[in-house]
Amino acid sequence: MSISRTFAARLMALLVIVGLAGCGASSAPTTAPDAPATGAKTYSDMVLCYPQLGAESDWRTANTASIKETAATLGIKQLVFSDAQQKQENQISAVRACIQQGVDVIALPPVVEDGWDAVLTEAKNAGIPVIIVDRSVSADKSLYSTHIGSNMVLEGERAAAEFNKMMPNGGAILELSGTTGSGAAVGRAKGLRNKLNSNITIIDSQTGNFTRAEAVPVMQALLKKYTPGTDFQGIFIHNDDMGIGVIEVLKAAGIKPGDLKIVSVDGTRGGFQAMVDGWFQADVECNPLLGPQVFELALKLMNGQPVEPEVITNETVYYPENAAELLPTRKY
Ligand code: GYE
Repeated sequence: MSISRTFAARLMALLVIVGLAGCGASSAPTTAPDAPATGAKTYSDMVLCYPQLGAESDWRTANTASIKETAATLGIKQLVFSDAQQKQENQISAVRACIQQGVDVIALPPVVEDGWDAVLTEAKNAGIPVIIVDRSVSADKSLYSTHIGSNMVLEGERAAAEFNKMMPNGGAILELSGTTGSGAAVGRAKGLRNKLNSNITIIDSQTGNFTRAEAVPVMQALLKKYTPGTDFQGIFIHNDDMGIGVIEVLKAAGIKPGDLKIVSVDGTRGGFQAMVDGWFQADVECNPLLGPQVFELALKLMNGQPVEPEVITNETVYYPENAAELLPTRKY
């Protein structure tokens, strides 16, 4: 009795979430443009679970929108969406609820790399394929079907190349990193260190957890500890939201755009504006618009078709020179 009541309550909660997401449409097209042979599953059969990790940044907001919009456009049967508020335990509970519901595919953007083995094993035992989206996991590759996302190490390497260009005679930089233990922060930190010239020193590295709000006090504390221009000449910031927080602090301290060399990551509208205003000297692209590829992979997995084990997003670096021109075309 109590078990079935718990299950019913969970199911209701999931239905409410989907209702809010506005993606439970049943009147949508029943076949995809590239509909497979008779008997094969189509998008109208698909129940996809997306336990989003949070809403910490503009990148994340755009990623959520991409998933919801693609689900609606393709007319999938149900999108089971939730927001874990940057807490791994919430994500794990959401995955477990999806396994219990018997979804077709789980697409998981993991908040941190470690600690997924148990729940991924549960999904595997239940026969539910898992697509790891965006950040990576440290779990064995046999526990999930594929990973789609950016090469975070390459992003850090690209940032290093910018500092090498801007500081040919060397110097010192600070690093404001993303969520501790997240694939994005680990990769970017590693990439920076891989390629930074030996005459450029990282004198301090602190986390701002990928949010503007948390970056502000961290930068304030760093400014108390180090004198800009003398102790350090540049800052590597792991995302644009934190970068915007940093700019607030620098402005309040009387620092002018261009006094420090700043490189950020994502390429959001906020990041482009920071380039237009002269604060960022480069913004390393990280593309959140993964919806179409995620659903395409999910459909293949539902039909037992093979997929690439790793799908890497194609990205670039943006510069102030054409930031004003590109800003109106930015989708996030
Ligand atoms: O760069 C940041 C977000 O995992 C790539 O997470 C993503 C990162 C992105 O909070 O803005």
